Amino acid sequence: MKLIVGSLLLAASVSAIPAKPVMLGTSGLRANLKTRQAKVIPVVVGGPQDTFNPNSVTAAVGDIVQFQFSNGNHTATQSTLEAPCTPLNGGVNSGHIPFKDGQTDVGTFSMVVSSTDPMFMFCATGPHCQEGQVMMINPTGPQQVLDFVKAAQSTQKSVDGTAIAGGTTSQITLANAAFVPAPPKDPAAGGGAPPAVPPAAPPAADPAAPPAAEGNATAAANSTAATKGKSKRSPILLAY
Ligand SMILES: [Cu+2]
Repeated sequence: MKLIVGSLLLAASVSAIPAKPVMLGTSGLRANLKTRQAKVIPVVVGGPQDTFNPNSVTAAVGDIVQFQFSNGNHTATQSTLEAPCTPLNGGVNSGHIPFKDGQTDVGTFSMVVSSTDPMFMFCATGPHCQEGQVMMINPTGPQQVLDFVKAAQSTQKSVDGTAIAGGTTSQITLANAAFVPAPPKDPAAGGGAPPAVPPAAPPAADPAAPPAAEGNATAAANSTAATKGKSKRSPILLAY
């Protein structure tokens, strides 16, 4: 009887093993069963500068590296140390994911780490890779990251990736992102955050500014303040 119960329990526990780890092979399965929940590791792509932040992460098999795309238009594309700005055949590629001023959602690309071998990633947009926009997953050490950056900066041109591969694109809210976007570069150019900047303000302030400068500093401040509140009064101030 005890034996039967034992084998029933064994059968139950075996059937409870999720299907996924089986794909890792027996050693992977053993490691996976022992452990440890998979981590989500955020990496910010772009922003005020064309960077990956951080540019080096340590990930275990099963962990998810989640690239979060900030300002600009960037990619997370797999390459090699030997050809840092050229997509690896059959490698991971997020495709180009933009972030524009005023956006409240953040584009993401999530990839499940399938090996602890060093993995080389670059941005395939324009000259970003030559500017050093590269990162590593599981480098052998800090020196390898430096070597990779230098190798990327030594290239002449990047090769763009083709199809999205090796991960999933999605979105998260900006509030849940691991970054604060860069301030809008040129709100007047449009496409930025129109509600925050009343278009009338800058033209109204400009005509009042030069005459105010002729008086003392306080008068200038008052004049500017008055101009902001009631712009129609500025011609009267000009008369004095
Ligand atoms: Cu980029």
